[in-house]
Amino acid sequence: MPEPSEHSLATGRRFDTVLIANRGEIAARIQRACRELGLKTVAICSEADRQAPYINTADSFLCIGPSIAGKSYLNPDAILLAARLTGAGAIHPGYGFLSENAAFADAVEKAGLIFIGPPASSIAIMGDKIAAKRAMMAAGVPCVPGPDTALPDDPASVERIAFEIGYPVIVKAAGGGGGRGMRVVAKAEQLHEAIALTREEARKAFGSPSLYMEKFLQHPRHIEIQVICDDHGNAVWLGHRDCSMQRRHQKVVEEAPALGIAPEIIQPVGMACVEACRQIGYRGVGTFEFLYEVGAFYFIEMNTRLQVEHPVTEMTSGVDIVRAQIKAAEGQVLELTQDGVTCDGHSFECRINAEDPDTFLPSAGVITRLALPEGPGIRVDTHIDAGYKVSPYYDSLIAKLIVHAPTRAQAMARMCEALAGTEIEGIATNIPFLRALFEDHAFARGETDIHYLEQWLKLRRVA
Ligand code: MV4
Repeated sequence: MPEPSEHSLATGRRFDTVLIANRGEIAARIQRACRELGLKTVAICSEADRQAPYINTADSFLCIGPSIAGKSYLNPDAILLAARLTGAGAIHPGYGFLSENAAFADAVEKAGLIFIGPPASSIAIMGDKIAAKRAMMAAGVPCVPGPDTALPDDPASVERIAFEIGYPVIVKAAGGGGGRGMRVVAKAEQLHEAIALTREEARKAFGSPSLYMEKFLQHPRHIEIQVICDDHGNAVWLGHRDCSMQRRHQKVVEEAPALGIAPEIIQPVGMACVEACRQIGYRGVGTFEFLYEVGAFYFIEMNTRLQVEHPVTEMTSGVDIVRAQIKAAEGQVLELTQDGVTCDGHSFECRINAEDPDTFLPSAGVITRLALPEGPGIRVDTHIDAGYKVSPYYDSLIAKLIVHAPTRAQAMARMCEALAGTEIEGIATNIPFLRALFEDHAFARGETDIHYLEQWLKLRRVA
């Protein structure tokens, strides 16, 4: 057991056991980081995940409920009880599930435990997309044109706001995000109906009818900036990622760095992100999501969690993001300074999903044979092994293939090689689709935006 640092003693945020309130590859990834830090781990699982390999490698485990996520991984009381029963001092929420639930973060801390994530107040601000935009504008982060206030009710005012922004505009729910609760408005005649429909959806889906309006950007790329902050006013950004390759708001391939972004363009944006973190008292890891169009960045949302695609930034920056996140939660001083952050080479991540490569329907079943690629610059983040049963209850992500090489072209070649060396039998996966994508010439040239993959799939179907 490592000696507690003076600082973690001083801040009283020390813990020696982490309950990992998640499943799958990220549960395995967090467990590894904990072990390297000399921390004990508690795995929790639903009935469907009892046989998962990471359950056995944790120091202890508890089954907290039935397969259905709402009764297990999404049940705060069951998780807090599991922490109490196992003597865990901290809870790592991973991504998805309760990771961006401010009430859960608050309940964890009120139970006298450490939430490995930002303060509940930061989660709450970023969960309200209008409050988030206001905080970002105050910190000098460039935002999409449009007010940082809720849309008023009266028709004349909203018409004036839309006119000032200029059509097309997009109406978004304050409680939405990740592609939920938004509607594009091409012209004035469609404005009031679009607002009424989006408001009703927002009321039902998010429990709040609050909406805001922005300029609709037609062909942007999705570029994000990774940050890490401590409790002492230190914050750094770790470069950028391009996550434009998505289908139905599900990312498929991510890369770092984003292609063709001049340092003098991104540098002030990164600095503004870090300043925003200081202003809101952020702690831990976070991601600023931007749309990037004709050389300019426009903030859309901040993710207050560890992200699926964090490995591409780990590969280029050399920073262990999960380790840094845990240390920040302990109240330790950031080991890193901005001058010490250097990004090298190029990294890609492919999300391997248990799904039909043509229909994208989930494919559950037992993995009868498994071969994973290895070699220099190849990393596989996964929880599966031969005999693993892919359950139909959860997200279909079964592995992440990550490569790193000196140049983007070399990294692409390495990914082709890694994909060719990945053999998964017994279930269908999207590997054939990913292999075809890595042979696409426009993708190789970096000529993509957020719509590219869906268009590519449409063309492929008729071909
Ligand atoms: C936009 C946009 C165009 N203009 N906002 C979708 C997910 C959510 N994070 C925000 N989204 C968008 N917001 C303005 N002002 C286009 C999208 C969008 C999108 C953004 C990122 C990645 C994929 C996307 C797919 C469709 C639409």
